[in-house]
Amino acid sequence: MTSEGVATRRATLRAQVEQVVARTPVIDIHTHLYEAGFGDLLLWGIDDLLVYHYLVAEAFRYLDRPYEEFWAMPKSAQAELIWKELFLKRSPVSESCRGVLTTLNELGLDARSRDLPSLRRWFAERKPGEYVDVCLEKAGVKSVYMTNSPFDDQERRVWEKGLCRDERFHAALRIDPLLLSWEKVVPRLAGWGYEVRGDLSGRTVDEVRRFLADWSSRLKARFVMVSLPPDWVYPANNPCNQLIERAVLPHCREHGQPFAMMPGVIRGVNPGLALAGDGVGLTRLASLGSLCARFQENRFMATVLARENQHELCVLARKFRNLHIFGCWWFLNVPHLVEEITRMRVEMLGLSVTMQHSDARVLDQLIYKWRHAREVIGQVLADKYADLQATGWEASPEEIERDVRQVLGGEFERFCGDAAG
Ligand code: HDL
Ligand code: ZN
Repeated sequence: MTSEGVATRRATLRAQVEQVVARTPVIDIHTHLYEAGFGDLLLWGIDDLLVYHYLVAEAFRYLDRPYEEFWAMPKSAQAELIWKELFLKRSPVSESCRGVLTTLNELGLDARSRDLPSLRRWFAERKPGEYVDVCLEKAGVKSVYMTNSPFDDQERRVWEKGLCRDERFHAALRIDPLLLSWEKVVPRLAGWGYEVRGDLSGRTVDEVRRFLADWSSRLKARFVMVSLPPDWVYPANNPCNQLIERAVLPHCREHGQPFAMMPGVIRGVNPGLALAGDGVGLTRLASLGSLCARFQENRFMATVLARENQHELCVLARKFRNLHIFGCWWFLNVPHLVEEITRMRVEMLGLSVTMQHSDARVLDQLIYKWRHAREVIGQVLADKYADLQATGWEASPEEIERDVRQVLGGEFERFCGDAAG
């Protein structure tokens, strides 16, 4: 075949792969979204998009005012300030700024007028229920995993009252306070009727398991999850590890739930920034490996926050089939790092990963987070199938579609035992 012929075949294949990635519905396995039944816990619309904590942190690079002054402002004033600092006074070139514009563009809104009031008028006409349909459809998201915490008073009240579930939204039981603030959680659990003691004596372990079972059942939680500081070490004798070994992992085995661990976050490095004030640190990943090795009957999911941990995480996943790695989390969710990490994972792990999660906090973000992710994942996979083609191996369109479904949620479902292997 002539070199032109080869180039044409390669270009055709690339376009085909990128189209499959662009249109394959995804399972978004980690978000902070809520189904509409949670009322104003579901954030959406231009003001929530603008006051997203990623943009707050970026805007404060230009603001001299006290943090408290900003937090005392109404949301609309905060949004106007961020719009002015990041979109009007300077070009919105950061990933989070570009995301807002991608979403507006996909919704058919023309931001070139830079007219925030007219944008607000459009959003004011949306109805939350229908708008959920619009955002899921435009983002190509077929199901969303929420982050659900019994320790969040506002959220807990909704669960205790009961709600009619939206089958597109699934629950993940988030237990950070249980593992990381045990002393503070003991009185709360006791107040909810669980017979627990700070020293883990008596019926404490059984009662923590009953708490996990009660909430797993109430939420129909598919997995249990926790974020961990970079200095989390296992093995080590502390309440966190004792609760993991004696309560959480036995619970997960009994209920067929993976345990999702998200190490590397340093909470509150700048408390003045509130939710925007968390940082990142290098995790000693051997701790995760020790857990996977010791508890081979448990299934672990992991995403790790430091870029420098990503290669070791891939090696761990090669060693432990009970470890499923997912997503380019938080500070890693920028195009050049998504590309670097996705390429590394395909080259080291093939298709046995979940390539991305959105971590969306605002419903409309699904549109840009998945559009941007698909662009990068499509380019990486196009390269990989072209490399295959160069060996003489030709993946059929059906095989490419099968593979893309796998890395956009299918492998997660197989790992959870929800789909045929
Ligand atoms: O702990 C987490 O799940 C993180 O994703 C935090 O919620 C963080 O604030 C975030 O939204 N990252 O995208
Ligand atoms: Zn998150």
